[in-house]
Amino acid sequence: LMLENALRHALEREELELDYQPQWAMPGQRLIGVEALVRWNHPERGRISPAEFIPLAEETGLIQSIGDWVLHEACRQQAAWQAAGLPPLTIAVNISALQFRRADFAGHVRQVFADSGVSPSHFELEITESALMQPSVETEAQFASLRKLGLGLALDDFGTGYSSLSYLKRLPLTRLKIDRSFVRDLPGDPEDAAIATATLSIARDLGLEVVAEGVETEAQRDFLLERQCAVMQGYLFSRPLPATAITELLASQA
Ligand code: G
Ligand code: G
Ligand code: MN
Ligand code: NA
Repeated sequence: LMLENALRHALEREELELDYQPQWAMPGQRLIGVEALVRWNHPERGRISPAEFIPLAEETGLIQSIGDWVLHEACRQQAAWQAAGLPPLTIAVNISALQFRRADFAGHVRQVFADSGVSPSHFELEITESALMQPSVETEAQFASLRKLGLGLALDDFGTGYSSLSYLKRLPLTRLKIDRSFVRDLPGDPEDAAIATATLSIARDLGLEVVAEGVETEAQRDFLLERQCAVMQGYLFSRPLPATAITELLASQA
């Protein structure tokens, strides 16, 4: 309960912050995007992981205002990078299932972009499979509206949830993220090798981009490279970084 009250005040006390984990176009390892990851700097407890406070935010309904803050902050940062004349970067923002189920979520997102004055075309929303349980006509309409705005739509944690392959057919997705649980034991584990290979193959045939997440070793990278995985993310390349560090990376690549 104490943590819940503290989270309630975290927004107005400006205790939330976004880190950004680089996503690299392979094989040249060029920085093309970042995943925004929210952090809470609690005054007494220090940094609290989103793995701990996002579930709390979902239980308490605070996820709506936290989600709004994340999207606004990502827009503000994108505008700052653009104003500095840095090369374009796609920002991926995680969307909770509860945000997605809000009535007229797509209209709400459109308004956030209109208010912030940045184009949605350099943004991507990451939606987990669990958000798509029993995708309805409304889900399909939301996806279509979001896509029409120019947003990329990524299926996060692909293969871990309840998805059926029919989602890939029915929803206007642009990307699949191979979950890091399938990357961790590459290249040695035959099941993971088969799953990663099959995911890359089906994505290619459906015209979807793929991001492999949780790439930690050169052996994992090389396995994925051999199978033409075009984008990678993980500790081998970089941890999530504060915006200032991304600015430096971008400037050094310009
Ligand atoms: O960055 P880290 O590995 O600690 O993140 C833990 C979990 O929190 C991940 O599953 C990630 O998707 C989730 N997460 C991080 N930032 C956000 C956010 O802004 N919104 C939502 N809904 N989830 C987030
Ligand atoms: O659920 P989601 O895919 O959004 O989770 C993103 C989380 O994964 C972030 O919290 C980030 O810190 C974490 N992460 C990113 N790269 C790696 C990695 O190479 N290894 C591990 N174990 N976690 C990672
Ligand atoms: Mn994610
Ligand atoms: Na993921």
